[in-house]
Amino acid sequence: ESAALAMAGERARSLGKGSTAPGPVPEGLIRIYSMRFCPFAERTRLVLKAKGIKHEIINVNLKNKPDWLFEKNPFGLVPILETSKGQLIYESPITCEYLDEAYPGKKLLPADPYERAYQKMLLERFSKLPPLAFKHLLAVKNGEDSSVLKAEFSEKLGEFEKILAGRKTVFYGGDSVSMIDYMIWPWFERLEFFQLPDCLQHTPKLRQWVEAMKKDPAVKATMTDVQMLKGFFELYAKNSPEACDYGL
Ligand code: GSH
Repeated sequence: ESAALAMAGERARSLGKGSTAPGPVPEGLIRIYSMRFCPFAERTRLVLKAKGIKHEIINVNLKNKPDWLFEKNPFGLVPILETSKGQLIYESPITCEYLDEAYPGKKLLPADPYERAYQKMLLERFSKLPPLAFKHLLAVKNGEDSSVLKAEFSEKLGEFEKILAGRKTVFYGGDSVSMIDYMIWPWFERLEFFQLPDCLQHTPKLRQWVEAMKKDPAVKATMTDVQMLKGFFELYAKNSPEACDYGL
């Protein structure tokens, strides 16, 4: 493996404070600033894989952020895309829609305006779940009562069960994987990590969806072992600068 590839890869160590900003993106490539355990960045990595887009990955140390991160994204968050023209795109749903529009191949968002709007409405509804999952994990970690959060999470999942049951399709956009499935997947991959493993007990359609998702090549390629996630989070919760490089 060349030095350049080792610097920019899925398993490359993250760049932290004091690092020099990576140079321009080579022609014919797109770059993602990512963090190996970030569910939001996983959305973008799923779309990159699903569409077979040639890309390089730069991992960023989110517990010891380089100053240049804020020049790429004023929020200082990942994921961020950078094109060879120096264009920067942040906020995971926007990065994913950009990739879908800018690159040929399988379209992940439907062409029909209502179906597109429908997927975006589902995403808005889903967006209540990640903060809940995170609060639940912290409550469990701190030995606090997490039952109310768990009930709230399960109730929201129930809505997603009903949607699938009503549609009578395997996936949220039809009988093949589409954008909305990838947008919500990283949190389903992490149910055990969030200490919510049994919350699919009463949602048979969602369980079927999870099994179908696990067969998708992009999903397979971006899966992270739950022990790795747990190891990462031990350090992340302690604000350790080693967190983002856990297991390397
Ligand atoms: N709304 C953003 C998106 O959808 O892209 C959220 C991204 C986000 O929260 N990323 C986390 C991050 O960069 C990592 S999972 N955290 C750094 C921080 O909170 O300072």
